[in-house]
Amino acid sequence: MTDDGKNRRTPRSGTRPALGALSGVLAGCAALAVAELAAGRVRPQAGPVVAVGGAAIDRTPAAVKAWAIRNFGTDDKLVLQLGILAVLALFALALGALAPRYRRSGSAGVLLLGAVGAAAAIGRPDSTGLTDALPSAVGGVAGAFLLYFLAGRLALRAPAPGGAGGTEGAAFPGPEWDRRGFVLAASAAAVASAGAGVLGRVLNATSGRDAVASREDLVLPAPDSPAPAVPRAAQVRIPGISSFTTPNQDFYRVDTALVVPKVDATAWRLRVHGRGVVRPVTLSFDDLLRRDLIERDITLTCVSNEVGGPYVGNARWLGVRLADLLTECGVRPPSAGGPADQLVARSVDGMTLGSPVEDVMDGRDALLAVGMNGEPLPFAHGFPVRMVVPGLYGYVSACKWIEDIELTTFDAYDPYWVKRDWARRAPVKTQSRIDTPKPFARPGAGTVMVAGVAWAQHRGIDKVEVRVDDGPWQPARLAAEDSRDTWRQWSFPWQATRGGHTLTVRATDRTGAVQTEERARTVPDGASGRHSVVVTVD
Ligand SMILES: Nc1nc2c(c(=O)[nH]1)N[C@H]1C(S)=C(S)[C@@H](COP(=O)(O)O)O[C@H]1N2
Ligand SMILES: [Mo]
Repeated sequence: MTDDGKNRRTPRSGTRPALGALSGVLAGCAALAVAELAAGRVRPQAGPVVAVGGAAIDRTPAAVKAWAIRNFGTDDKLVLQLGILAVLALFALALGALAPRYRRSGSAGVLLLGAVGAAAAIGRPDSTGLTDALPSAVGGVAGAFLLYFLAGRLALRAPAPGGAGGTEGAAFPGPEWDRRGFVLAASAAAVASAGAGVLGRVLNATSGRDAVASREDLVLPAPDSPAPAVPRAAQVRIPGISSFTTPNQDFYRVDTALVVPKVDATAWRLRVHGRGVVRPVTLSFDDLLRRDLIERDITLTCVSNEVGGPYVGNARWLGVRLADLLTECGVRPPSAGGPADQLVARSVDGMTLGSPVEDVMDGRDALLAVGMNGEPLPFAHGFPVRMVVPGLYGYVSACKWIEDIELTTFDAYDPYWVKRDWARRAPVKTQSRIDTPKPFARPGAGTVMVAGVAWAQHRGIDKVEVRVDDGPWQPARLAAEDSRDTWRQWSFPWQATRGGHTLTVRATDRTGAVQTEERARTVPDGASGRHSVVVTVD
């Protein structure tokens, strides 16, 4: 056959766009790997996925956030990061498929993605400046170069005169691409990206070394005012009930941090300033430890906790009484004529939380906590210092990685969550939860222990009742009270009869208020309603 149109070794149609798409993905991986490596040098938080993820979290409406927490729980951050990677992969595929024909545009697209990451990084509230743009910028440049180069290998070139063009040009004259060059470059890029990615991870892991050392070296002082021992009768032994004290590793975690801040306690400072602060101060961690320390059991609850949900835990906190520190600074509560009614706590990652000054100074044990269940705060729970205020949801009080306290007014400033549809003031609602039996359990007929916890921090729990189906409310046994700032275990020996049953619980707090049956979503100031569990008795 002499029809040269058929004999030419031109790449089959479809091959070049496919290899182009592969180039795009390789360029994307290289860009991420280089950015990750650079973030290891700059700051883990400045990496593109973390920066874009953080920006996305800040822009998520309260309802979507509530949905994400409902569906993914504490995995919501992982899901978000995977989502970002998926979107990036789609862009990379598209830009790559374009690149063999539009080489410059493809590369410019990669540069643009880098610019988006860079902009997100410098726009973060905890950004340390322009250097935060570096990881995404160098990543984008590296990816753009790689795509430009690979697309060049895919470009069709006419064979050299005499048929001695490319590698196989001699035998099959015609336009062709640099196959060997492409394979070599693509493999080299894949290996280099993998190497850079791994190295970046390692660097990121070591970036908090000083912080880790400062935590390991820390010996917590003994409290000047220890918490009384937990009454033995506060902890009942029923399989499936929440333990009275929640171990640190089981304690729920809710925050916006994609990378847990690792703060070096020796370099940490806390500034107290603002309206009505007669004597502003800046304290070091040692300054704080030298003060009188108190130890208290306090139950913490998240406003995002659905009725029956898991975002509640009880710990023994060690810390400084916030009211004493404020008083020393000359702060007076509004009831004593002070000009500030809101205390805004700010964390190293730019989070802001606002508490009523009146609550913090009304005699309750509002703490600047340094210890949790006998050890320094875990990093995930706010090392070196966090706030804990009995009776207030976490988002209006429990600032982790705190570094600044500003006295202001509710009129003058809306903190992070308030800007996002949540209420300015949010005392914890009286709630109770059935821990056992689990929903859809199949216990045998006879005595079944129904048990759980109830909380109404700073008011205290006075009564818990259980209802079977539409029967009467029957009193549950209450475990001993530790303090009115902690939850209380309860149990109810139920004479279970065969068939399907609905168990419902309700608590009454010490003000006499019965837990409402009116259902409310978590937004804007916490879920209400009663927890029910459906079981089938065999
Ligand atoms: N810096 C910072 N502090 C924060 C948050 C946050 O996102 N960032 N979340 C708050 C919320 S909503 C709750 S419920 C508590 C949860 O504390 P934990 O993770 O130790 O359980 O921390 C609070 N403190
Ligand atoms: Mo929360």
